[in-house]
Amino acid sequence: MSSIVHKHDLATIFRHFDTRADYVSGAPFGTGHINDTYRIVASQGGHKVLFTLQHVNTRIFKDGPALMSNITRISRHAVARLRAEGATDASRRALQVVPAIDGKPYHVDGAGMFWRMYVFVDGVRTYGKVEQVRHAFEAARAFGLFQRLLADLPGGRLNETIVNFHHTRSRFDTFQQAVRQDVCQRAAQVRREIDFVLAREKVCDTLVRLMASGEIPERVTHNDTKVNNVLMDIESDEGMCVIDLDTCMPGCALYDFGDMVRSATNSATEDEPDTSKVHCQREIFEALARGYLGAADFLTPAERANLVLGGRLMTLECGIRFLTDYLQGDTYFKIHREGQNLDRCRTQLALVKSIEDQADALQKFVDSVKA
Ligand code: ADP
Ligand code: GN1
Ligand code: MG
Repeated sequence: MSSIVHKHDLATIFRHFDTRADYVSGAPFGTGHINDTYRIVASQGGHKVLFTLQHVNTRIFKDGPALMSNITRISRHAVARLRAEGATDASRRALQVVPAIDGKPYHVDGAGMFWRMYVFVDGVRTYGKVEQVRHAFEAARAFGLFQRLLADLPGGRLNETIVNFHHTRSRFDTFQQAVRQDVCQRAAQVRREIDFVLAREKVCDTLVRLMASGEIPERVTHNDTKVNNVLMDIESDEGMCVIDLDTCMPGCALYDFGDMVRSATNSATEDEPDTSKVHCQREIFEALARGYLGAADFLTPAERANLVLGGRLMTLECGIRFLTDYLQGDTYFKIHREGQNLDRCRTQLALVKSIEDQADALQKFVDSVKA
């Protein structure tokens, strides 16, 4: 851990942000697969204040300024809307960007690394795996409210921070190419997983088609609705604040609901090596549907009718991405041990199977929730 802390000179980076505070200490925080996050303790007039400092992975998010332009717009709009609705704790309910001293919403250091800072939300926690049904309800409600807050975002379409992020067909094509190239000679060992994906080629086109035909509308969506991207109040367990806004861009509601199903209903952790522990927990799914539909009350009948498909597809897509990364030599998702991306892929595929086995019952439940 400490080698990571000292990898960057956090104190110097901190001083480039307009915090009106003195750096005290900084330590790595969180378990994300993409960016590096630090919790910074500072002193403002002798009073302890906290910030979240993040090094953005620009290998993945290639246009940092475009990304931060999205996040600034979202953050301003969300805070203004919350306040207009009477919230007195908007700074705990929406991420607040701390600008750099040059006025930009980011700082690029001497080594070309891209940094940004947020107000740290205190008195909250995140769940890597849902522990109680109401956590799922709260997370889904928070993502639904987030989508509702952004429904009238002014200023035109958001920038696409990763092109074709949830274009499942394009993910499938990249996967096929990785199998063909087999640069690490790992394909033979994962034949079963490859065949599982190949057998589902057709379903990869379904959502893409529904969007292209206009049956499913484009919306401003979060696109990375993992449960641990909602900060939950420690005392009340209320879903307070949606974070990790890097992938907020034009998308569709099914991406967001689908990725909640993927991350919340799994009875095991995302990288559990024993896939016999993996299944889609029905009661968690139902809590997600209640939480999300209660908040996202604007969904069309076509969106509601395809929510389970969204879950199946986002889970399959994520499995495809982990498998592709494993085949390509683990260059995208951070790993902490050999074979971790393969284990992640296997849990996702096992979850796909479990969702498929229960699909009719799950959709029936969605249909029973009042609009
Ligand atoms: P990643 O893209 O790596 O997942 P996140 O933006 O989700 O990065 O941040 C990683 C973790 O840091 C989160 O899971 C959360 O625990 C914590 N975190 C991020 N932003 C804040 C914040 N503003 N206040 C409190 N904790 C935060
Ligand atoms: C990554 O950044 P994080 O850990 O919240 C990934 C998501 C995947 C997820 C799988 C930008 O999310 O798309 O669903 O891992 N984010 C990006 O756990 O690729
Ligand atoms: Mg995250």
